[in-house]
Amino acid sequence: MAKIKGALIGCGFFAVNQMHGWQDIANVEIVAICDRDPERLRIVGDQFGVARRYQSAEATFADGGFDFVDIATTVGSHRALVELAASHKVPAICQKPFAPTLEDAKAMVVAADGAGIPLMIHENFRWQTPILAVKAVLDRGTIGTPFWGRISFRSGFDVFSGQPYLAKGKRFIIEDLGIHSLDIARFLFGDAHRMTARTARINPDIAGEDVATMLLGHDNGITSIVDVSYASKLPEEPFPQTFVEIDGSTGTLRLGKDYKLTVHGPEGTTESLVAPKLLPWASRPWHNIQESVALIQKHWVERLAARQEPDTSGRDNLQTFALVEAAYLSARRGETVSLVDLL
Ligand code: NAD
Ligand code: 89Y
Repeated sequence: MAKIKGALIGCGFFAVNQMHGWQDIANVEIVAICDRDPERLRIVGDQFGVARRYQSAEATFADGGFDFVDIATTVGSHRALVELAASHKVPAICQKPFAPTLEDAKAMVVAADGAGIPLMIHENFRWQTPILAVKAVLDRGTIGTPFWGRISFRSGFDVFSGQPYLAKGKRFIIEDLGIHSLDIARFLFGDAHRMTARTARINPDIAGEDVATMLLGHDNGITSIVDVSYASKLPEEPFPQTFVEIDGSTGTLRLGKDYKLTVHGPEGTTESLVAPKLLPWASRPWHNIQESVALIQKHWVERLAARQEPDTSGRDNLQTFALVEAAYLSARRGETVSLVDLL
């Protein structure tokens, strides 16, 4: 069977995981890589044995010969690169955060639609094994109809050594990490139409906020709290685990530390471990995120082959990104923001 050929643009810190994920899919081959930094190009090219190497995205597309592009650069270049892919009619994956602004993100969806190409945002946290396990419990109906939930990510992990740009942006935790938690809230509870948020900066050495507490009103009446922090010094560091609490009409669910899932329903209480796999190329504590990269990339290939929209398409992710924008707006104005005004 002919292989699906891909190109990777951006060979930085996180792209290495994406390259491993592609290597694990038998019918995919990354045939070209691009990074404007020659050193990153050399490191990733040598590690994964990719001969075609480019320092410019324009040159990569001009030579072509691939069926999709995986954009793994930081947010500032996302719109230009997705528009470039659209102009060459090449299906595109774009890393989160979608874009610098909601207007850019909307323009990227229009560009992809206009070119007739699929666009998927690499929103991988909903693909984490523990989060999928929570969703399966909800789908089974064990706890009845959910009416309240909490998605919580609180850590003191040093993310700045691997990703120094995170310390410099005016926006930090909501745009970088909270975006995943907000997407998990949508995945579990459906779209939301109201957002109230408060933020704080505790670490004096960074430019953006490192704490955020968000209250969401979902369309189906569920209320959720999404709280994120990189300023929480806990006795045991849980990075990068997301904790989930859900109360439903007939029971409750708790996803706690070390991937312990407790489900209480009319039939009693069950406890199970829903830990991610430690893939051969993965390393703790990142293995939870790394496995979700492999899973979302597999999903992309399946949907590409079936000509179906991926779950976290650009269109879908506008809803998640609008929550990010709404959170910043709400925190700045000190008032509740209606999502209808943004979308
Ligand atoms: P990085 O700075 O380490 O890597 C980005 C690379 O892209 C750099 O090597 C840079 O030279 C290159 N680059 C930038 N613009 C380019 C352009 N126009 N053409 C060619 N090369 C270009 O950043 P990172 O930490 O790897 O993050 C990349 C993206 O991945 C970010 O958007 C980040 O939010 C995201 N990320 C996602 C997850 C996740 O779980 N989904 C985790 C970490 C990071
Ligand atoms: O960039 C972030 C992400 O997407 O997942 C964790 C992270 O690497 C640091 O917050």
